Amino acid sequence: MRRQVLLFISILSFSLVFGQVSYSIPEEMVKGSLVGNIAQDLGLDAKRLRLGNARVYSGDSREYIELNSERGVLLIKERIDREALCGDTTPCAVHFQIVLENPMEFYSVTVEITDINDNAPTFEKNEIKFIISESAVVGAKFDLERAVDLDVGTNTLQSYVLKPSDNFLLKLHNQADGTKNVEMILQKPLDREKNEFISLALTAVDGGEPQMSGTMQILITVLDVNDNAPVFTQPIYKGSVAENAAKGTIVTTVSASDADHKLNGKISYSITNTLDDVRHMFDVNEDSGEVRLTGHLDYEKKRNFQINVRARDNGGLTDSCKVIVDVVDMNDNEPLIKFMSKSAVISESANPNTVVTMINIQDPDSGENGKVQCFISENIPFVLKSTSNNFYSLVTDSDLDRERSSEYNITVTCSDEGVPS
Ligand SMILES: [Ca+2]
Ligand SMILES: [Ca+2]
Ligand SMILES: [Ca+2]
Ligand SMILES: [Ca+2]
Repeated sequence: MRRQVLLFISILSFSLVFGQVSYSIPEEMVKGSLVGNIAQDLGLDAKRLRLGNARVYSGDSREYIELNSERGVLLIKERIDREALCGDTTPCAVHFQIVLENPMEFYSVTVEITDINDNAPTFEKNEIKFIISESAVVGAKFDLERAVDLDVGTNTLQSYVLKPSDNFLLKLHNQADGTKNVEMILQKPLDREKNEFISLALTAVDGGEPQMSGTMQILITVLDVNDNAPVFTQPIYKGSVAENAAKGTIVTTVSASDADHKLNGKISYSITNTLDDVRHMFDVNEDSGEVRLTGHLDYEKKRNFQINVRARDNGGLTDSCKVIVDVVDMNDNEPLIKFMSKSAVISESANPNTVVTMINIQDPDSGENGKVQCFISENIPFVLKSTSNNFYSLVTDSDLDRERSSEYNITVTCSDEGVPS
Protein backbone atom coordinates (compact mmCIF):
# COMPACT_ATOMS: atom_id res chain seq x y z
CA MET A 1 0.00 0.00 0.00
CA ARG A 2 2.65 2.46 1.08
CA ARG A 3 4.87 1.46 -1.86
CA GLN A 4 2.08 2.12 -4.34
CA VAL A 5 1.37 5.51 -2.85
CA LEU A 6 5.04 6.37 -3.28
CA LEU A 7 4.92 5.18 -6.87
CA PHE A 8 1.95 7.41 -7.53
CA ILE A 9 3.82 10.40 -6.15
CA SER A 10 6.82 9.60 -8.39
CA ILE A 11 4.58 9.59 -11.45
CA LEU A 12 3.25 12.96 -10.40
CA SER A 13 6.74 14.35 -10.17
CA PHE A 14 7.71 13.26 -13.68
CA SER A 15 4.55 14.13 -15.42
CA LEU A 16 2.55 17.17 -16.09
CA VAL A 17 -1.08 17.28 -15.16
CA PHE A 18 -2.70 18.69 -18.24
CA GLY A 19 -6.06 19.27 -16.74
CA GLN A 20 -8.78 17.88 -14.63
CA VAL A 21 -12.45 17.24 -14.99
CA SER A 22 -15.30 16.42 -12.62
CA TYR A 23 -18.52 14.58 -13.08
CA SER A 24 -21.43 13.91 -10.81
CA ILE A 25 -23.51 10.79 -11.17
CA PRO A 26 -25.95 8.96 -8.92
CA GLU A 27 -24.96 5.65 -7.41
CA GLU A 28 -26.33 2.37 -8.71
CA MET A 29 -26.16 3.21 -12.44
CA VAL A 30 -26.11 0.04 -14.54
CA LYS A 31 -22.98 -1.21 -16.24
CA GLY A 32 -22.35 0.64 -19.51
CA SER A 33 -24.13 3.84 -18.51
CA LEU A 34 -22.54 7.07 -19.68
CA VAL A 35 -20.55 8.98 -17.07
CA GLY A 36 -19.27 11.77 -19.32
CA ASN A 37 -17.81 12.68 -22.68
CA ILE A 38 -14.18 12.82 -21.55
CA ALA A 39 -12.65 13.51 -24.95
CA GLN A 40 -14.83 16.52 -25.46
CA ASP A 41 -14.38 17.77 -21.92
CA LEU A 42 -10.59 17.48 -22.10
CA GLY A 43 -10.43 18.86 -25.66
CA LEU A 44 -8.89 15.66 -27.06
CA ASP A 45 -9.97 13.82 -30.16
CA ALA A 46 -10.59 10.11 -30.41
CA LYS A 47 -7.45 9.61 -32.48
CA ARG A 48 -5.19 11.01 -29.73
CA LEU A 49 -6.82 8.74 -27.26
CA ARG A 50 -6.33 5.75 -29.48
CA LEU A 51 -2.76 6.49 -30.53
CA GLY A 52 -1.81 7.60 -27.03
CA ASN A 53 -3.04 4.26 -25.70
CA ALA A 54 -5.23 6.14 -23.30
CA ARG A 55 -6.22 4.21 -20.22
CA VAL A 56 -7.66 4.67 -16.79
CA TYR A 57 -5.25 4.55 -13.89
CA SER A 58 -6.90 4.17 -10.55
CA GLY A 59 -3.96 3.15 -8.44
CA ASP A 60 -4.88 0.55 -5.89
CA SER A 61 -8.55 1.37 -5.86
CA ARG A 62 -11.20 -0.49 -7.75
CA GLU A 63 -11.90 0.46 -11.33
CA TYR A 64 -15.53 1.43 -11.35
CA ILE A 65 -15.29 3.47 -14.50
CA GLU A 66 -13.75 2.56 -17.84
CA LEU A 67 -12.66 4.55 -20.85
CA ASN A 68 -14.15 3.80 -24.24
CA SER A 69 -11.44 5.21 -26.52
CA GLU A 70 -13.48 4.65 -29.68
CA ARG A 71 -16.28 6.88 -28.46
CA GLY A 72 -14.17 9.07 -26.20
CA VAL A 73 -16.50 8.51 -23.27
CA LEU A 74 -16.33 7.25 -19.71
CA LEU A 75 -18.73 4.43 -18.93
CA ILE A 76 -19.76 2.58 -15.79
CA LYS A 77 -17.67 -0.57 -15.56
CA GLU A 78 -19.00 -1.79 -12.28
CA ARG A 79 -22.11 -0.84 -10.37
CA ILE A 80 -21.22 1.71 -7.67
CA ASP A 81 -22.86 1.37 -4.26
CA ARG A 82 -22.31 4.66 -2.51
CA GLU A 83 -22.98 3.08 0.88
CA ALA A 84 -20.26 0.46 0.33
CA LEU A 85 -17.83 2.99 -1.10
CA CYS A 86 -18.15 5.87 1.36
CA GLY A 87 -20.41 4.82 4.22
CA ASP A 88 -21.67 8.00 5.87
CA THR A 89 -18.85 10.17 4.52
CA THR A 90 -19.92 12.99 2.22
CA PRO A 91 -19.26 14.01 -0.40
CA CYS A 92 -18.42 10.65 -1.96
CA ALA A 93 -16.21 10.55 -5.02
CA VAL A 94 -14.18 8.21 -7.21
CA HIS A 95 -10.79 9.59 -8.26
CA PHE A 96 -8.68 8.28 -11.15
CA GLN A 97 -6.37 9.43 -13.91
CA ILE A 98 -6.51 9.18 -17.64
CA VAL A 99 -2.98 8.38 -18.72
CA LEU A 100 -1.72 8.92 -22.30
CA GLU A 101 1.59 8.09 -23.91
CA ASN A 102 3.56 9.66 -26.78
CA PRO A 103 3.79 12.15 -25.27
CA MET A 104 3.04 11.16 -21.72
CA GLU A 105 0.19 13.12 -20.22
CA PHE A 106 -2.31 12.52 -17.53
CA TYR A 107 -5.57 14.07 -16.51
CA SER A 108 -7.28 13.85 -13.16
CA VAL A 109 -10.89 12.84 -13.14
CA THR A 110 -13.20 13.11 -10.15
CA VAL A 111 -16.60 11.49 -10.29
CA GLU A 112 -18.84 12.48 -7.46
CA ILE A 113 -21.26 9.73 -6.50
CA THR A 114 -24.50 11.16 -5.28
CA ASP A 115 -26.81 9.25 -2.91
CA ILE A 116 -30.08 7.76 -3.98
CA ASN A 117 -32.64 6.61 -1.45
CA ASP A 118 -32.07 2.90 -1.81
CA ASN A 119 -32.08 1.93 1.85
CA ALA A 120 -35.06 1.89 4.16
CA PRO A 121 -34.60 2.58 7.85
CA THR A 122 -34.32 -0.80 9.59
CA PHE A 123 -34.52 -2.00 13.13
CA GLU A 124 -32.28 -4.72 14.42
CA LYS A 125 -35.26 -6.59 15.88
CA ASN A 126 -38.79 -7.03 14.62
CA GLU A 127 -40.25 -6.63 18.06
CA ILE A 128 -39.42 -5.59 21.56
CA LYS A 129 -41.29 -6.69 24.67
CA PHE A 130 -42.00 -4.82 27.87
CA ILE A 131 -43.69 -5.89 31.07
CA ILE A 132 -45.00 -2.79 32.77
CA SER A 133 -46.98 -2.53 35.99
CA GLU A 134 -50.33 -0.81 35.73
CA SER A 135 -49.13 1.31 38.64
CA ALA A 136 -46.29 2.78 36.54
CA VAL A 137 -46.38 6.56 36.99
CA VAL A 138 -46.94 9.07 34.24
CA GLY A 139 -43.55 10.19 32.98
CA ALA A 140 -41.94 6.74 33.28
CA LYS A 141 -39.42 6.25 30.46
CA PHE A 142 -38.73 3.18 28.34
CA ASP A 143 -35.75 2.92 26.02
CA LEU A 144 -36.53 1.83 22.48
CA GLU A 145 -34.33 0.53 19.70
CA ARG A 146 -32.82 2.86 17.19
CA ALA A 147 -33.23 2.31 13.47
CA VAL A 148 -30.43 2.54 10.95
CA ASP A 149 -30.59 3.96 7.41
CA LEU A 150 -27.39 3.58 5.40
CA ASP A 151 -28.18 6.49 3.13
CA VAL A 152 -26.96 10.03 3.80
CA GLY A 153 -28.44 13.49 3.90
CA THR A 154 -32.17 13.69 3.54
CA ASN A 155 -32.21 10.08 2.38
CA THR A 156 -31.25 8.85 5.79
CA LEU A 157 -33.37 8.46 8.95
CA GLN A 158 -35.31 11.59 9.79
CA SER A 159 -37.90 10.77 12.40
CA TYR A 160 -39.97 8.19 14.24
CA VAL A 161 -43.70 7.72 14.65
CA LEU A 162 -45.34 5.72 17.46
CA LYS A 163 -48.89 4.45 17.02
CA PRO A 164 -51.32 4.34 18.65
CA SER A 165 -50.32 7.15 20.99
CA ASP A 166 -53.01 6.66 23.68
CA ASN A 167 -50.68 5.83 26.51
CA PHE A 168 -47.19 6.64 25.32
CA LEU A 169 -45.43 9.60 23.74
CA LEU A 170 -42.23 9.36 21.79
CA LYS A 171 -39.21 11.39 22.80
CA LEU A 172 -35.96 11.69 20.85
CA HIS A 173 -32.65 12.69 22.35
CA ASN A 174 -29.92 13.99 20.10
CA GLN A 175 -26.67 12.20 20.67
CA ALA A 176 -23.18 13.64 20.26
CA ASP A 177 -22.61 11.41 17.21
CA GLY A 178 -25.59 12.89 15.40
CA THR A 179 -27.88 9.94 16.01
CA LYS A 180 -30.99 10.05 18.14
CA ASN A 181 -31.88 8.00 21.18
CA VAL A 182 -35.51 6.97 21.18
CA GLU A 183 -37.64 6.50 24.24
CA MET A 184 -41.32 6.32 24.95
CA ILE A 185 -42.80 8.09 27.92
CA LEU A 186 -45.94 7.06 29.73
CA GLN A 187 -48.42 9.89 29.44
CA LYS A 188 -51.65 8.17 30.53
CA PRO A 189 -51.75 5.49 33.24
CA LEU A 190 -52.15 1.89 32.16
CA ASP A 191 -55.12 -0.16 33.33
CA ARG A 192 -54.74 -3.92 33.18
CA GLU A 193 -58.45 -4.35 33.73
CA LYS A 194 -59.12 -2.52 30.47
CA ASN A 195 -56.12 -3.51 28.41
CA GLU A 196 -53.82 -6.30 29.47
CA PHE A 197 -51.85 -6.43 26.23
CA ILE A 198 -50.87 -3.39 24.22
CA SER A 199 -49.26 -3.52 20.81
CA LEU A 200 -47.60 -0.43 19.39
CA ALA A 201 -45.83 0.16 16.11
CA LEU A 202 -42.66 2.21 16.05
CA THR A 203 -42.00 3.42 12.52
CA ALA A 204 -38.77 5.05 11.40
CA VAL A 205 -38.95 7.19 8.26
CA ASP A 206 -36.32 8.76 6.05
CA GLY A 207 -36.66 11.97 4.05
CA GLY A 208 -36.07 10.47 0.62
CA GLU A 209 -38.31 10.69 -2.38
CA PRO A 210 -40.12 8.37 -2.35
CA GLN A 211 -39.99 8.04 1.39
CA MET A 212 -38.96 4.70 2.89
CA SER A 213 -39.73 3.34 6.34
CA GLY A 214 -39.13 0.48 8.74
CA THR A 215 -41.37 -0.70 11.54
CA MET A 216 -40.91 -2.54 14.80
CA GLN A 217 -43.63 -3.91 17.08
CA ILE A 218 -43.63 -2.95 20.73
CA LEU A 219 -45.49 -5.55 22.78
CA ILE A 220 -46.47 -4.52 26.28
CA THR A 221 -47.84 -6.83 28.94
CA VAL A 222 -49.50 -4.86 31.71
CA LEU A 223 -48.88 -6.34 35.15
CA ASP A 224 -51.73 -6.34 37.62
CA VAL A 225 -51.75 -4.47 40.88
CA ASN A 226 -54.52 -4.73 43.43
CA ASP A 227 -56.37 -1.57 42.50
CA ASN A 228 -59.92 -2.93 42.62
CA ALA A 229 -61.86 -3.83 45.74
CA PRO A 230 -64.40 -6.66 45.71
CA VAL A 231 -67.96 -5.53 44.96
CA PHE A 232 -71.06 -7.44 46.09
CA THR A 233 -73.69 -8.00 43.41
CA GLN A 234 -76.24 -6.48 45.77
CA PRO A 235 -76.02 -4.60 49.08
CA ILE A 236 -78.73 -6.63 50.80
CA TYR A 237 -79.58 -10.32 50.35
CA LYS A 238 -82.72 -11.82 51.71
CA GLY A 239 -83.42 -15.34 52.76
CA SER A 240 -85.94 -17.20 54.81
CA VAL A 241 -85.62 -20.43 56.64
CA ALA A 242 -88.06 -22.56 58.60
CA GLU A 243 -87.40 -22.54 62.29
CA ASN A 244 -87.14 -26.31 62.26
CA ALA A 245 -84.69 -26.36 59.33
CA ALA A 246 -81.83 -28.79 59.74
CA LYS A 247 -78.31 -27.61 60.42
CA GLY A 248 -76.47 -27.16 57.14
CA THR A 249 -79.47 -25.70 55.32
CA ILE A 250 -78.33 -23.07 52.84
CA VAL A 251 -80.13 -19.81 53.56
CA THR A 252 -78.79 -17.82 50.61
CA THR A 253 -75.58 -17.31 48.65
CA VAL A 254 -73.77 -14.00 48.52
CA SER A 255 -71.48 -13.13 45.66
CA ALA A 256 -68.89 -10.44 45.05
CA SER A 257 -66.60 -9.87 42.10
CA ASP A 258 -63.16 -8.30 41.83
CA ALA A 259 -61.75 -7.05 38.55
CA ASP A 260 -58.14 -7.80 39.44
CA HIS A 261 -56.06 -10.79 38.41
CA LYS A 262 -55.33 -13.99 40.35
CA LEU A 263 -54.71 -13.39 44.07
CA ASN A 264 -55.52 -9.68 43.73
CA GLY A 265 -58.99 -10.75 42.65
CA LYS A 266 -59.39 -13.81 44.89
CA ILE A 267 -62.26 -13.24 47.29
CA SER A 268 -62.95 -14.83 50.66
CA TYR A 269 -66.17 -14.29 52.59
CA SER A 270 -66.61 -13.97 56.34
CA ILE A 271 -69.22 -12.97 58.88
CA THR A 272 -68.35 -9.84 60.80
CA ASN A 273 -71.13 -9.71 63.43
CA THR A 274 -69.63 -9.55 66.88
CA LEU A 275 -72.29 -8.29 69.25
CA ASP A 276 -75.08 -10.78 68.65
CA ASP A 277 -75.57 -14.50 68.34
CA VAL A 278 -75.41 -14.58 64.53
CA ARG A 279 -72.09 -16.37 64.53
CA HIS A 280 -73.57 -19.21 66.56
CA MET A 281 -76.45 -19.56 64.12
CA PHE A 282 -74.85 -19.12 60.71
CA ASP A 283 -71.62 -19.40 58.86
CA VAL A 284 -70.56 -18.40 55.36
CA ASN A 285 -68.47 -20.56 53.07
CA GLU A 286 -65.23 -18.67 52.62
CA ASP A 287 -65.01 -19.56 48.92
CA SER A 288 -68.56 -20.07 47.69
CA GLY A 289 -70.39 -17.41 49.69
CA GLU A 290 -73.06 -19.93 50.75
CA VAL A 291 -74.68 -18.85 54.00
CA ARG A 292 -75.61 -21.91 56.07
CA LEU A 293 -77.58 -22.53 59.19
CA THR A 294 -75.38 -23.94 61.93
CA GLY A 295 -77.54 -23.45 65.00
CA HIS A 296 -81.01 -24.15 66.22
CA LEU A 297 -83.61 -21.54 65.25
CA ASP A 298 -86.66 -20.76 67.32
CA TYR A 299 -89.17 -18.39 65.81
CA GLU A 300 -90.58 -17.77 69.23
CA LYS A 301 -87.21 -16.47 70.41
CA LYS A 302 -85.95 -14.57 67.35
CA ARG A 303 -87.81 -13.88 64.15
CA ASN A 304 -85.06 -12.47 61.99
CA PHE A 305 -81.34 -12.08 61.80
CA GLN A 306 -79.10 -9.57 60.12
CA ILE A 307 -75.86 -11.16 59.05
CA ASN A 308 -73.05 -8.84 58.05
CA VAL A 309 -70.85 -10.48 55.43
CA ARG A 310 -67.51 -9.17 54.26
CA ALA A 311 -65.76 -9.98 50.99
CA ARG A 312 -62.02 -9.51 51.11
CA ASP A 313 -59.45 -9.93 48.34
CA ASN A 314 -55.96 -11.19 48.98
CA GLY A 315 -54.61 -7.68 49.12
CA GLY A 316 -56.96 -6.68 51.93
CA LEU A 317 -59.50 -4.62 49.99
CA THR A 318 -63.07 -5.27 51.13
CA ASP A 319 -66.76 -4.75 50.56
CA SER A 320 -69.63 -5.68 52.84
CA CYS A 321 -73.27 -6.64 52.52
CA LYS A 322 -76.18 -7.58 54.75
CA VAL A 323 -78.09 -10.81 54.71
CA ILE A 324 -81.56 -10.50 56.22
CA VAL A 325 -82.83 -13.91 57.27
CA ASP A 326 -86.50 -14.28 58.19
CA VAL A 327 -87.29 -17.24 60.38
CA VAL A 328 -90.49 -18.93 59.23
CA ASP A 329 -92.74 -20.04 62.02
CA MET A 330 -93.65 -23.70 62.16
CA ASN A 331 -96.54 -25.09 64.25
CA ASP A 332 -94.25 -26.54 66.83
CA ASN A 333 -96.17 -25.51 69.89
CA GLU A 334 -99.45 -27.01 71.03
CA PRO A 335 -101.88 -24.81 72.90
CA LEU A 336 -101.32 -24.83 76.61
CA ILE A 337 -104.39 -24.64 78.82
CA LYS A 338 -103.98 -22.95 82.12
CA PHE A 339 -106.63 -22.75 84.82
CA MET A 340 -106.75 -19.35 86.31
CA SER A 341 -109.25 -20.33 88.97
CA LYS A 342 -111.74 -23.06 89.41
CA SER A 343 -114.36 -24.09 91.89
CA ALA A 344 -114.82 -27.78 92.17
CA VAL A 345 -118.16 -27.52 93.83
CA ILE A 346 -121.23 -25.66 92.73
CA SER A 347 -124.69 -25.42 94.25
CA GLU A 348 -127.59 -26.75 92.24
CA SER A 349 -129.30 -23.46 92.94
CA ALA A 350 -126.64 -21.49 91.09
CA ASN A 351 -127.99 -19.14 88.49
CA PRO A 352 -127.29 -19.64 84.82
CA ASN A 353 -124.11 -17.90 83.71
CA THR A 354 -122.35 -18.69 86.95
CA VAL A 355 -118.66 -18.94 86.24
CA VAL A 356 -117.27 -22.29 87.18
CA THR A 357 -113.75 -21.87 85.96
CA MET A 358 -111.56 -19.50 83.94
CA ILE A 359 -108.90 -20.72 81.64
CA ASN A 360 -106.14 -19.04 79.71
CA ILE A 361 -104.83 -20.50 76.50
CA GLN A 362 -101.23 -20.01 75.54
CA ASP A 363 -99.81 -20.83 72.11
CA PRO A 364 -96.57 -19.05 71.26
CA ASP A 365 -96.89 -19.81 67.56
CA SER A 366 -97.98 -17.01 65.32
CA GLY A 367 -100.69 -16.65 62.75
CA GLU A 368 -102.90 -19.66 62.22
CA ASN A 369 -100.42 -21.70 64.20
CA GLY A 370 -101.22 -19.69 67.28
CA LYS A 371 -104.93 -19.15 66.71
CA VAL A 372 -106.67 -21.39 69.19
CA GLN A 373 -110.29 -22.55 69.44
CA CYS A 374 -111.63 -24.32 72.51
CA PHE A 375 -114.74 -26.34 72.98
CA ILE A 376 -116.36 -28.69 75.42
CA SER A 377 -118.58 -31.69 74.95
CA GLU A 378 -122.19 -30.96 74.20
CA ASN A 379 -125.32 -31.98 76.06
CA ILE A 380 -124.11 -30.74 79.39
CA PRO A 381 -125.46 -27.70 81.21
CA PHE A 382 -122.29 -25.73 80.71
CA VAL A 383 -120.91 -23.56 77.93
CA LEU A 384 -117.48 -22.21 77.18
CA LYS A 385 -117.47 -18.50 76.62
CA SER A 386 -114.63 -16.61 75.09
CA THR A 387 -114.19 -13.50 77.17
CA SER A 388 -111.27 -11.86 75.52
CA ASN A 389 -108.28 -12.95 73.54
CA ASN A 390 -107.29 -16.41 74.68
CA PHE A 391 -109.37 -16.24 77.82
CA TYR A 392 -112.36 -18.51 78.33
CA SER A 393 -114.93 -18.87 81.07
CA LEU A 394 -116.82 -22.05 81.72
CA VAL A 395 -120.29 -21.00 82.84
CA THR A 396 -123.52 -22.76 83.71
CA ASP A 397 -125.95 -22.82 80.91
CA SER A 398 -129.11 -24.03 82.55
CA ASP A 399 -130.37 -25.05 85.93
CA LEU A 400 -128.47 -27.81 87.63
CA ASP A 401 -130.18 -30.67 89.40
CA ARG A 402 -128.06 -32.55 91.86
CA GLU A 403 -130.61 -35.38 91.90
CA ARG A 404 -130.10 -35.91 88.16
CA SER A 405 -126.37 -35.56 88.07
CA SER A 406 -124.22 -34.84 91.08
CA GLU A 407 -120.91 -34.64 89.19
CA TYR A 408 -119.66 -33.50 85.80
CA ASN A 409 -116.36 -34.36 84.31
CA ILE A 410 -115.84 -31.68 81.69
CA THR A 411 -113.13 -31.93 79.07
CA VAL A 412 -111.97 -28.74 77.44
CA THR A 413 -110.29 -29.31 74.08
CA CYS A 414 -108.25 -26.56 72.51
CA SER A 415 -106.64 -26.76 69.11
CA ASP A 416 -104.73 -24.30 66.97
CA GLU A 417 -105.42 -23.74 63.31
CA GLY A 418 -102.01 -24.78 62.11
CA VAL A 419 -101.52 -27.55 59.63
CA PRO A 420 -101.30 -30.03 61.13
CA SER A 421 -103.28 -28.72 64.06
CA1 LIG B 1 -28.10 5.25 -1.05
CA1 LIG C 1 -32.93 5.84 2.98
CA1 LIG D 1 -58.69 -6.64 44.04
CA1 LIG E 1 -55.68 -4.42 38.82
